[in-house]
Amino acid sequence: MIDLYTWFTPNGRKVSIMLEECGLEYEVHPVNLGKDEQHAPEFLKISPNNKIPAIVDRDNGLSLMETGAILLYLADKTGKFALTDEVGRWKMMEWMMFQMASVGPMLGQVHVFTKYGEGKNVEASARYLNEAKRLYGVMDERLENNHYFLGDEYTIVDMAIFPWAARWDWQTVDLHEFPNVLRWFLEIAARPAVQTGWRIPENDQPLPIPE
Ligand SMILES: N[C@@H](CCC(=O)N[C@@H](CS)C(=O)NCC(=O)O)C(=O)O
Repeated sequence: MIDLYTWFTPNGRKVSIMLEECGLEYEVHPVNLGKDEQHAPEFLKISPNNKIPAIVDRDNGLSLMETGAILLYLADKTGKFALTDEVGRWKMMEWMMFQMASVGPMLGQVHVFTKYGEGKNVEASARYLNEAKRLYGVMDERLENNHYFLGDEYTIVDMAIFPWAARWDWQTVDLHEFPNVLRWFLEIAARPAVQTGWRIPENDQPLPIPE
């Protein structure tokens, strides 16, 4: 049994999607970011960086923050959704780092400046949106010759990137400009586990599907 501390954000959804995909039993503990619950002292004990998501594995008492570590741990624990041969494992690390270091932080800034702060800081909005579009271009190229990010297998890398790409609407990014990303996105969005994980913790945000 896994305890999942989360909220309905791109980072939170990476982990609820993985838990659903693995069919692991888990209990959801909502951490309401709108009420600053991520700063509660009890939460800080399992997530020292004050961010969601975090998990505690009741099997061994391990607590983890950071989605990269959580996804790798759950893949190790279940033997699912990871490449294990030497070359594959390192390609997996490479694209996981790409998500953690570039896709998440840059698209997150687009959410801040283009969606929530619309019109307040035009320079920052343009800077991050340009960088986001460049990253979509990198992803599009990767997916031109790879069905998923790591080839033929759907893995934690796809789960790490998907919830960020799913906010193309907030980012004002037209996925039709990135046809390989669009093809990949539509396929993953149709997975039942992804649709269930999207709604964790309970929320009324539809998963936005481009027309
Ligand atoms: N690098 C972290 C990022 C986690 C993160 O930024 N979480 C956001 C929600 S998507 C959060 O908790 N924000 C609350 C805050 O910054 O106070 C990860 O991959 O887990």
